Amino acid sequence: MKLLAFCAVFCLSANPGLAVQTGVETSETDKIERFMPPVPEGKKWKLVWGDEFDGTKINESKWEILGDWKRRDGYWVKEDAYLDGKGNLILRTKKDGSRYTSGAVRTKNKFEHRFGYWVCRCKFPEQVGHWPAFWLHTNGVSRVGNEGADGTEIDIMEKPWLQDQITQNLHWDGYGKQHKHAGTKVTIPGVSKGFHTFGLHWKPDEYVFYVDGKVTWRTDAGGVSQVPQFAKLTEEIGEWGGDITTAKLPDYFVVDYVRVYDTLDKDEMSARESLVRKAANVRPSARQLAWQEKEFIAFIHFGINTFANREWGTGKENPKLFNPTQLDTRQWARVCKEAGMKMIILTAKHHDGFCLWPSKHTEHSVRNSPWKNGKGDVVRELADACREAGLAMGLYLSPWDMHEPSYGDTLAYNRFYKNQLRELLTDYGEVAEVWFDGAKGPNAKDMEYDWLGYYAIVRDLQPNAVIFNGLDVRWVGNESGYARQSEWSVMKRNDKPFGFISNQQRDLGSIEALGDGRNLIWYPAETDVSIRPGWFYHASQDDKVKSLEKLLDIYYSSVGRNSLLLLNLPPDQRGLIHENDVKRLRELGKVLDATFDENLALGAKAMASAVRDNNPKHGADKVVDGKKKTYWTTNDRTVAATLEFDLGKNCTFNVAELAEYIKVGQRVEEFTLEAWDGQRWEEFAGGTTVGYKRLLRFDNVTARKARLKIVKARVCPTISNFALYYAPPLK
Ligand code: FUL
Repeated sequence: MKLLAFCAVFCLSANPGLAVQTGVETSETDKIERFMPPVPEGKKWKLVWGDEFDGTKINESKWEILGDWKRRDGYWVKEDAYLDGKGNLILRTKKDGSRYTSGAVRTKNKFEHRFGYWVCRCKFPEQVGHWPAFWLHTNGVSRVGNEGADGTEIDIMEKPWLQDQITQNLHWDGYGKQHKHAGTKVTIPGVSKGFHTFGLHWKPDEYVFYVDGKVTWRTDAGGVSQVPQFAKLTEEIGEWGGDITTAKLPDYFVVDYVRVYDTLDKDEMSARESLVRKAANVRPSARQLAWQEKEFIAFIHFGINTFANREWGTGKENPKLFNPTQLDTRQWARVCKEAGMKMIILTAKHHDGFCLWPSKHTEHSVRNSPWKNGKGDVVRELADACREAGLAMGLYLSPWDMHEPSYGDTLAYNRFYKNQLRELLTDYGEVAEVWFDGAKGPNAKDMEYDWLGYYAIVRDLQPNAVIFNGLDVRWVGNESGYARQSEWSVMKRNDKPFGFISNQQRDLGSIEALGDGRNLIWYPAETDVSIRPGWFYHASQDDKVKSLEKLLDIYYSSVGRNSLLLLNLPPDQRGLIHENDVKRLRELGKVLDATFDENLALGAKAMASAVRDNNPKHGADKVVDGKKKTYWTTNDRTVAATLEFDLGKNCTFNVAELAEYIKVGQRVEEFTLEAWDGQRWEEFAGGTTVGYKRLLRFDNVTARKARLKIVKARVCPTISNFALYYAPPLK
């Protein structure tokens, strides 16, 4: 349950006795604390950790649920710690047969921190014999000597009594003979009823305890702990709380939230804020956008390797080897189109140097092959087939060339390579992608490619083409078909002309990864993978075509993770895509069609927790109107929000699709999806980045209402599409 922003303001003015809120970061508007302790000049409060206890399951990346073990006169058991689905953690005390049990959680090894403001909002149980507590602990508490500096049990709140009184305590130097203690008891009229906040401002030289924003105790007893400690929320059963046998059980300790704030330099804060703002506003070019919309595209590895039965040739192959008997680029185009692909990228020249077009600059090409008596041109035939089928064409021209004699002579080879590039980009109509391959064998001669010169030619001759591995599009970093769980399109490039980023790095786009924020670029991922083990055709792999399940997994993990899928289909020595590959691709196309055929959320009644300027132009309905160009968004700094959908009737779905309006940048950092089960919201999926498209698969959910919670976004989230689908089971 959140303290709403308006409440923060209202409560302050209605309670003039409360200290005035000072310098708390307000970008997460629904998390404003109504009270914050004063901070030194030049500092600001920043939320560094917390749990609002939303959802239906305790987040075990944050909390360890304690149990089952004996504790004082009862037992801590896991089942007595749970979320109520209304935004609260419940620690229950109950009688279970002859024993009494209760719940407890801690952040040990998950969140440990020193200093800062720690606060919990909670409501007390009503029966005797047990007591709730919010406290900080660490192993160092048991160490004797060095006073409490090496660890102190800090009890921010304990309430063993039913009357309006709590106690705050410190314990250090172990729990044996050397044990030391300091504490206080405070009476607070009304504290036993309703929600109250219990806070600790832990400074390097002092502890200041607060209840509902008022100081209740200040002390430096024990010399103040200087080490990171973890938080505990517990219910304990024992005499201190009275006689449990007289209690009416179960009884409940209800916790609304725990939050931990740190002081941060204002300068550091504003630097981070401006970095976030900058990152959120990096945008794709028109050519990148058009490319992104292609989603699923084909790679064709075909050439002398197909006939030499190799993955990498040597450059010494005889062109006479190249002799496809039934080459049919129209078959390629048909197969790709049927599967829903939008472009075909052909290896016009692979590392062996053999050219699939009759290049004027080398003899090592189709011109010296028996195919069509040397009159053939595969690039031409593909360009024609693509044009007829309404597919785009892309070309791969390997910079590394094992055949070309000038390779190794920087000036001469660059001239040769650029000439080939010009031929390809002038003679065959529109080219939508130019694929630069960074691969180079270990024995390749040393030379420098003129990358900037290559890019200039592409821009000059094909201004709409994207440059792969160059200016526009990046390699996802593996050849297995999987994009990252968090796939950002905004990142920081280096100053090199090629290899702008470390493709294989796990984190390319978090705010931390953006470093000083210089050279931020829109650099979306393309995921290349082959339908078979090899990139080129080998008859021995005819029975190794990837399974339908595998291809689907790849699709959901690439197209479904803000990336393009570039799937390689290697034609055989006939010059045809092999029957086995065709069959598999057809199956894939059918399943995708059947899945994405009916969007169950289309036209749903939609409600948003916030809308930018309350302007209907950005209303919730824009995410279910089936239009890519309309979108919902919030005001700047509203970085968390909820969209709720009423599907009109119970629907069963197992796939969800999300899209951001990336034309204005990529913003979403975390989201969850929940369904209404008639009583509560059940989380059924979630993720981090969305970007152009995010697909999620999950077990069947049947519900009439669903909601999308944007947990965190940069500046303000935008969503242009929310869809739910039912993928029929595979036969
Ligand atoms: C790599 C090449 O070495 C492979 O042969 C293949 O073309 C793959 C797509 O890129 O770098």
